[in-house]
Amino acid sequence: MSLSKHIRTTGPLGAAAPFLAACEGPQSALDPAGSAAALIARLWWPTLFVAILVTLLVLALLTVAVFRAHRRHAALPLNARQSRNLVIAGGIILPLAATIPFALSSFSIGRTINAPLPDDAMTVEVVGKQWWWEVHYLDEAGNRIATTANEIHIPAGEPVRFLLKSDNVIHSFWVPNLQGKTDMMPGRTNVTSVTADEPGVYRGQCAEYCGTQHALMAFLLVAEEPERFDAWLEGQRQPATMPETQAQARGHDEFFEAGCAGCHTIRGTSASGDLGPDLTHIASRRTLAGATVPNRIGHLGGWITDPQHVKPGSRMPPSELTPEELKTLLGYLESLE
Ligand code: HEC
Ligand SMILES: [Cu+2]
Repeated sequence: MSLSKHIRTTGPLGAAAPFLAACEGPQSALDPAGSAAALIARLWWPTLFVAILVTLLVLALLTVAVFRAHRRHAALPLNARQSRNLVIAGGIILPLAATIPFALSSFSIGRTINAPLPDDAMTVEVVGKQWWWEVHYLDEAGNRIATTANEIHIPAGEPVRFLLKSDNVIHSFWVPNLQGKTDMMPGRTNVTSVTADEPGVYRGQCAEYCGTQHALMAFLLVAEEPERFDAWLEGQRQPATMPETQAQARGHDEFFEAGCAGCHTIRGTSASGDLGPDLTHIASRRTLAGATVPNRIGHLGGWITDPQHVKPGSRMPPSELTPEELKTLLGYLESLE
């Protein structure tokens, strides 16, 4: 749903449309692309509207009070009973009338968007890391069938269950266009669900401060036609393609010689480190390092040579590779579709 459509239905805000156009985009709670986010946005607009009215009312009363104070001998305009009624109406009834409807509708929307999904809904497990996202696809029995990082694909139009975890500090899983935030707590599994109405690429962002690179802990959520999604998942389930050329074979060996295998897994090879993202299908991803840079060969080379420059404090050390070694390593990684 586009935001301009939403503004037009919210009458009084129509004039602000050009300014509010900035609220559209792949990471905006005001540009909902799924039913949960749409309900949240529908509550957000009237909340903003009432908050503006209350602010204007308070400012108006304040102005009146300031000017009255100058008229020293002005008689009190109200008698005792009228002023008591004013306090009851303005101090109790009005605030309650302004807030109770929001409390009730927030409660009811919360119940709707957090309603449990049917047992056979697809389940994705996401583990918050410092500062990236480990993503596991589960089968009906709850076994992990595919692992990736920083890019979550879902079939458009279908509700997907997310099991959210952390094995370090608290993170928060948030795809503003699709759903509200859900915390990822060490030792707990929090559950949320996401439905994307249409195919599209949305940006998710960690929404709970989790250390130096919290701001660069993002991911892409790719909603696609169910057939395309099935093909993607089938691809991700497969082990890595074996090196086909001699150069790729040298790159594969370089991966081990340079120590990458101690931290990264490439399924189908003996690399089974688990400190960093699974790289089995790294070439199929759109971005690197928590959606920090696009996954192009230049960025990949820059990242491998000096991750601390791209994302200072990240848990990957720089590597001392000769240009030739880097080139063969990149050639191999680029083959891991
Ligand atoms: C000490 C552990 C460690 C070593 C050794 C290591 N990495 Fe990493 N790597 C990580 C971590 C942790 C991340 C995630 C960083 C982040 O996004 O904050 C990462 C991220 C990456 C990514 C981005 C993955 C993605 O999905 O965004 C690539 C590619 C990568 N490493 C390749 C390599 C290569 C090639 C080597 C060997 C030269 C290597 N790494 C050595 C820990 C390591
Ligand atoms: Cu975080």
